[in-house]
Amino acid sequence: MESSSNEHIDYVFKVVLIGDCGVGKSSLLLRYSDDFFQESYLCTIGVDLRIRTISVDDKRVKLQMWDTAGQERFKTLCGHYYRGAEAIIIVFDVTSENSFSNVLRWYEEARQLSRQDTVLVLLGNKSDMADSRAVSTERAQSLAASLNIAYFESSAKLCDNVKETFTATTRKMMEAYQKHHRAHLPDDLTNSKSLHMSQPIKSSTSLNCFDCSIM
Ligand SMILES: Nc1nc2c(ncn2[C@@H]2O[C@H](COP(=O)(O)OP(=O)(O)OP(=O)(O)O)[C@@H](O)[C@H]2O)c(=O)[nH]1
Ligand SMILES: [Mg+2]
Repeated sequence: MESSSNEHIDYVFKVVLIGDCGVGKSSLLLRYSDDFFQESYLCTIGVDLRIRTISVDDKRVKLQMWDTAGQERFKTLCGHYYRGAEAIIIVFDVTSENSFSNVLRWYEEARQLSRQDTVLVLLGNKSDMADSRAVSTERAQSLAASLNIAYFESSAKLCDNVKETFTATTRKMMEAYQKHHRAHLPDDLTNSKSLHMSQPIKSSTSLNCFDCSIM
């Protein structure tokens, strides 16, 4: 799925994953980028970056996926990444009432620090742990509906609905991009098919970006 450096890319989108410690943000990205799952918990220090190029409909999309640390001490650092994001995925753990109660706080912070056209999405992870589920699908759907954002459920462990969540989020980013840029183009350019956002980036690997300042 990775792209060569001179491949045609239609969109480059930044996606930021946020949410409490241990909800599975890194696991979701590890599953999505490397199709791997790790049982042991290694908390993220600062911010990590993973990159994957995908095809959605007839477009090639390069996703820069920023994995933020849930720990409070990294809040300020991670907040800096929200502004450059085309999408922010708020992750909670369906077996943790506490992580669900904190969704509203994450949402408000994301809204405050992101752009108006940033797509926000709610994702309940660890859906494989049916016996210890604390938050029903209906409750989560209802919260998402009240915030006017989409809701998805996934299991990074079983690789359930992970790809679908990123594909659906990518479609939403494409829609938001077209809507936003149409609104800012003169009438005679609104039918333009040229939708390149920025130069394709060359790196196609995971790296620790604790000290990066790309925003
Ligand atoms: N059963 C199950 N366990 C999961 C799933 N996703 C993650 N985990 C486990 O949950 C723990 C925490 O996962 P991480 O991905 O490190 O969580 P995180 O959100 O990145 O945590 P921070 O980096 O501290 O913010 C690990 O032990 C994972 O193996 C899942 O879908 N199902
Ligand atoms: Mg992590």
